[in-house]
This record gives sequence, structure tokens and C-alpha cells, in this order.
Amino acid sequence: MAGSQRYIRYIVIAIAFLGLLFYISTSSTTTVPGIPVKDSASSSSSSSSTLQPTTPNDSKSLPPATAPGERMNATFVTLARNSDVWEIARSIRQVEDRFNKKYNYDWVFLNDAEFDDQFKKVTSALTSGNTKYGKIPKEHWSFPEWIDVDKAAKVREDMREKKIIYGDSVSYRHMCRYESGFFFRHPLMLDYEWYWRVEPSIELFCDINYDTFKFMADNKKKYSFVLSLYEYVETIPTLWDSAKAFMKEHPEHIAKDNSMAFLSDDGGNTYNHCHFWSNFEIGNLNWLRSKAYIDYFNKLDRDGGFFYERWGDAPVHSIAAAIMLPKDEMHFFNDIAYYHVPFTHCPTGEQYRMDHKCHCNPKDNFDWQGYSCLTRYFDLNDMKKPEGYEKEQS
Ligand SMILES: Nc1nc2c(ncn2[C@@H]2O[C@H](COP(=O)(O)OP(=O)(O)OP(=O)(O)O)[C@@H](O)[C@H]2O)c(=O)[nH]1
Ligand SMILES: *[C@@H]1O[C@H](CO)[C@@H](O)[C@H](O)[C@H]1NC(C)=O
Ligand SMILES: *[C@@H]1O[C@H](CO)[C@@H](O)[C@H](O)[C@H]1NC(C)=O
Ligand SMILES: [Mg+2]
Repeated sequence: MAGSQRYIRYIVIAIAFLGLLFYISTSSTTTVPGIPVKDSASSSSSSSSTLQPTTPNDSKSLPPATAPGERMNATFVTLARNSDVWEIARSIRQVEDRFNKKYNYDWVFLNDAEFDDQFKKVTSALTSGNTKYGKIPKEHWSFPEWIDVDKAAKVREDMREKKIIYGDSVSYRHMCRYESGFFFRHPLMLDYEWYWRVEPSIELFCDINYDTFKFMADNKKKYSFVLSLYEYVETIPTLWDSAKAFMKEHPEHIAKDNSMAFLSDDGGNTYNHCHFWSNFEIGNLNWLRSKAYIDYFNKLDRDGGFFYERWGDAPVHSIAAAIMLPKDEMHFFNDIAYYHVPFTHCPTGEQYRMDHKCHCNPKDNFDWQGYSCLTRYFDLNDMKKPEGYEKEQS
């Protein structure tokens, strides 16, 4: 008897509760019964008299919404698949927030397939400049006729067994070859002189309050980087042989005051595997379209290592820049704080990070760690390492 009474009591309570919920959900006013509403006028006036003054904002005023001055002949460029849409959305948001909302540069998207409506809709909504969407011609994303496809398939099988990252992938190889030799020749890219490459899921950690493209032009720079490291040797066993053969065939393309010391510790005989990480690049498209660079790319392409090995566009671009550009045409963008899995460039020096509203953890900075090649670059260019770098070496 007592048990069933309790049971009925539960039901009554439940019905009452449901009724209350129904009342709340259908109520057109924003007040909730039983919850006292603050008088907004009186609460703000009473609290303002007791509040501590806020931190002064004089030195922290935000940069202008739109930077004054002329714009350079420049674009962002992204190679992506439709399935990369949410990862590239994150990158775009960061690039816009930290830089491009003030400059409104265009953004070119390239794909070996047709971009779908969702990709176009999401990316064009996020960008402040014009967006352009290009399909890559088949000849730039397939095996050239001199490649033995059976031999290439055997290599992929071997690399799969050795668990070399992307070692068994055909599309990754097309991607690396495309970024090495073709993106700058896409019809949409012919309209521009400067590019900034952006990949999916990158981060920018500090405000960039000047026009990086104009910086490149004013300082006669052609190629730039933020992270540098050693390449995975198994992916490029004969790349240096091809590069050396190119240098022999085309001594006219080799710059006098070059950065060979970044690539080689024995004057060019062997490669130390240092390269600039090409998922970030700001560079000059006319340099990539020059006879020197095209001769170089054609030589490598003929040698077949994009398919018989797994040559990455990073060492390919890096070798080109280091041997064919005088070293003062290269630039290390210390002030572009950047992440691409798994490495971070976070500028050394607290004052800089505060002044530029950086949100990276200085402990994550890769610059001075053992696997980074930045020290070589600094030494070669007689650059002084920033104060406090020793503390970031572990
Ligand atoms: N259209 C297209 N883009 C690709 C393809 N494979 C890679 N990409 C793009 O090429 C760039 C490099 O590819 P990633 O997969 O980022 O290669 P990664 O940077 O070496 O490796 P993780 O970023 O660590 O995966 C990115 O912008 C990709 O979106 C492909 O098959 N088709
Ligand atoms: C805060 O910044 C704004 C905009 O720059 C300025 O108008 C205002 O005077 C500043 N306030 C203080 C307390 O510095
Ligand atoms: C931008 O650069 C490209 C490549 O050099 C050139 O063809 C084009 O005419 C330039 N556009 C403008 C507006 O200067
Ligand atoms: Mg990537």
C-alpha cells in the first residue's frame, strides 16, 4: 500500500514538472518563473563604483581594420581536396584574423578534382579577398610517359612494407610533383607575382601588422620560410645526385653568393638533408617560372624520383632556392609564428610575443632544437641568435 502511494506521488510530481517545462517552453517572455531578474540599470551603476580600473589600453590599441596603402600583386594559394574543407577553414580563419583582414588579398584554391559547392561556399565566406577555384589539368597530375609505372608500383610496395610515411601513396606523389613544378603555372596563378602558400590545419600565433608581400618586394626577397628541418632520408636517396648533375649541366643558373652551406657540410659533395618546410612559403612566382627553375624541375622530373622514390616539394624547392638564389634573396620570417603538425615556430623573446598578441607557448618553439636546421641558416648568414635561445634548446 505504502509503495503504491509513493508511486502515485512520483507520477503527480512528474506531471507537475512536465507542466512547468511546457509553461517555460511556450512562454513568450524571456523571464523564467521563480528566478529573480536583475535590474540591469541599477546593477551596472552599483558595480561600476566598486570596480577596479581596467588595464590601460593605450599601448595595445588594435591595428586599423584595413591597412592603408597600395596592395601588391599577390595571392594566397591552397592545394586541397573537397574533404579538406573544415581543416582549410581553420587555416583561413587564422590567416584572416592575424593578417589578411587588414590587407584583403585574393585566395586561389587548386584541386585535381572539381571543387564542390560546399567547399566554395565555406571558403569564400571566410576570406576577405576574392576567391578563385581552379582545376588542375590532367597532364600535371599523372605519370609522365617516361615513367615505368610497374617499377613505380614496386617502389610503393617496398615503402609500404618499410612503413615510410605516404610511401605507398600515388596521390601524395602527384601532389609533391605538382607543388614542385606546376602550381605557379596554373592559369589562375599567372595573374600574380607573389604567393603565400597555406595548408589545412595550420595556425598563426601572432599579429602580422605589415604587408609581408611588400616586405619581400622592398627587400628584393624571392623565397622565405619559417621552419626548417632534416628530411626523411629514405624518401630522397638520389635527389642530391640529380641536383648535382643539374649544377654540372647548368653552371649558369648557380648563384655566386648562394646558401650551399645550408644544404651541405662538405662544399656540395653530400647533402645534409636540411630543407625549408614548404607547407609555409611566401615567394616570388616569376622566380619559379624562370628558365633556371624550370630547367631544374625538368631535370628532376626526367630523373623520375617523384615516382621511383618519394621526393617531397620541400627539399626540391629548398635546394633550388639555396643554390640558385643569392643568400640575400632568402628570408626567415621570424615574426610569422606558425604551426603545422607536428612543429611550431614561436618567436623567441617575451616582449615581442606580448607586443604582437601571440598565443603560442614558447616551450613549443622548434627553432633551436636538435632536429631544426635554423642554426645553420643563422650561421651561414652571420645572424645573431635572439636573447634567451639557449633556454629553448631542449
Ligand atoms: N587536391 C588535392 N590536394 C591534395 C592531395 N593530397 C594532398 N593535397 C593537398 O596538398 C597539401 C599537402 O598535403 P598534406 O596531406 O598536408 O601533406 P603533408 O603536409 O606532407 O602531411 P600532413 O599535413 O602531415 O598530412 C595540402 O594542402 C593538401 O590539402 C590530393 O590528392 N588532392
Ligand atoms: C582605449 O582605446 C580607445 C581606442 O583607441 C581610446 O579611445 C580610449 O581613450 C582608450 N582608453 C584609455 C583609458 O586609454
Ligand atoms: C601581376 O603579375 C603578373 C605576373 O608577373 C603579371 O602578368 C600581371 O600583369 C600583373 N598584374 C598587375 C595588375 O600588375
Ligand atoms: Mg600538411
